[in-house]
Amino acid sequence: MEQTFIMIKPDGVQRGLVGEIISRFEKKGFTLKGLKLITVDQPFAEKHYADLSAKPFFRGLVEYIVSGPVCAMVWEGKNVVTTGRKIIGATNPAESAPGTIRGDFAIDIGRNVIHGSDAVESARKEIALWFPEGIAEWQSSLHSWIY
Ligand code: FUP
Repeated sequence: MEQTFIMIKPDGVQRGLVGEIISRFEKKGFTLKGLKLITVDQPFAEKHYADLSAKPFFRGLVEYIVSGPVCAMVWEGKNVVTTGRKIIGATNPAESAPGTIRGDFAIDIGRNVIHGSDAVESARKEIALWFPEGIAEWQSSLHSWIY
């Protein structure tokens, strides 16, 4: 089953948006497979954003990501990479539609609350980077103790 890496950035954590964001993915029907609050250092953030290292905003982006804890998650489900990006909205909050996470909760491109993998292959790499310990397997089932 397809998986994606979703990260609530330091502004999203500090503004108390973790519950709201998790709720949107859960209500859509995706399954939460991994979750941790983690503060990363500069080399780690640079590795995560290695593809953007030549961009003029790279330094500021890395500074922002290391500035506080982020909520790193793995979500699973059919087409979760593409659909997850739709739930998140366009990179620039000025262009993200109302109803998307960035459209509803962000103003600046440099503080856009959340990251989501842009392809299945990058999701695989990002999950390996952020969850080197692996993801615990679990199956949803109708146990008698769920009411
Ligand atoms: P996204 O895949 O939507 O996260 O977008 P990118 O990978 O292109 O960019 C990663 C992050 O860089 C964005 F979330 C915000 C930041 N960024 C800027 O700060 N300025 C820009 O002009 C473009 C991106």
